[in-house]
Amino acid sequence: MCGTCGCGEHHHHDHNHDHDHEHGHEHHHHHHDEGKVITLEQDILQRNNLLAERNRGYFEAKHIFCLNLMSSPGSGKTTLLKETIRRLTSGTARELPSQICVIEGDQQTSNDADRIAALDVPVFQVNTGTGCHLEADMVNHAVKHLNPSDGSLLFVENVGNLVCPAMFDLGEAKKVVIVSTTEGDDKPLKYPHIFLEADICVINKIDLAPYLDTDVETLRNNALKVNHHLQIFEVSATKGTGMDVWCDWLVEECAKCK
Ligand SMILES: Nc1nc2c(ncn2[C@@H]2O[C@H](COP(=O)(O)OP(=O)(O)OP(=O)(O)O)[C@@H](O)[C@H]2O)c(=O)[nH]1
Ligand SMILES: [Mg+2]
Repeated sequence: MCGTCGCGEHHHHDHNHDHDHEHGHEHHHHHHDEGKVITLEQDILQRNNLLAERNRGYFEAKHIFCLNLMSSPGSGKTTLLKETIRRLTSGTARELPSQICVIEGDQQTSNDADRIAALDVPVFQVNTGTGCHLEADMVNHAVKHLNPSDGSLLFVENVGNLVCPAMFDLGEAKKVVIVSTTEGDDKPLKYPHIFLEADICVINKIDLAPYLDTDVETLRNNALKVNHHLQIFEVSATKGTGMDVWCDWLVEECAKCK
């Protein structure tokens, strides 16, 4: 999958071993022939964590509320962003952040960045090539270009991937995992790591639930089974259901950063 985090080289875990596997990569320790892989991965993750803390300090000092949006390809990250920005900037009664900026992570194309730029907000595109997730140094680089004003709301759209982004802290205030009804209600159980890392879970495409076997209540309960701290929003980004509750929450969190 990716050459940076080595996630394509994972071996299946032996469930009978009762060693600590809080971090997905630690079980490499037990494959003595993979020593080099382990060391490299730990270095990369450690270096990333250091840079992420620098980003976090910068965001705190400038009262920037930064969100990292993570999901499978096509769950609706860009659509949710577009509809959120459209709502926040179309003269509501809400007390708005000083500015809204977006960092768009994609392997290829500037499709999503173009969709966001059409809304007239500053956007910086990061093409990761073969990389399947964003890393803290990419966000650092993007932020230097964007130079968000004090008190901004900064959205980071991660590369569509339900696995690797979970391991890379970007320095964001909150991690948001988006899961749509079309993916099935078992996804939190099958990809627990990203749900464990997340603070917020947005269940998107609830307008489609009546046409699918997915049960939104089961999806919600499965997410909470993995991480009972998750704050869950149920929305339809395209039809608008639940979008006001989500936008109100965003504005409240921005105000808390000041
Ligand atoms: N019915 C329905 N369709 C939606 C909803 N949200 C997004 N979509 C559709 O889902 C498709 C994918 O949406 P995107 O916003 O491009 O998804 P993404 O997560 O940004 O995709 P990647 O950036 O490729 O990972 C588009 O055709 C959207 O119109 C929703 O709430 N309901
Ligand atoms: Mg997108």
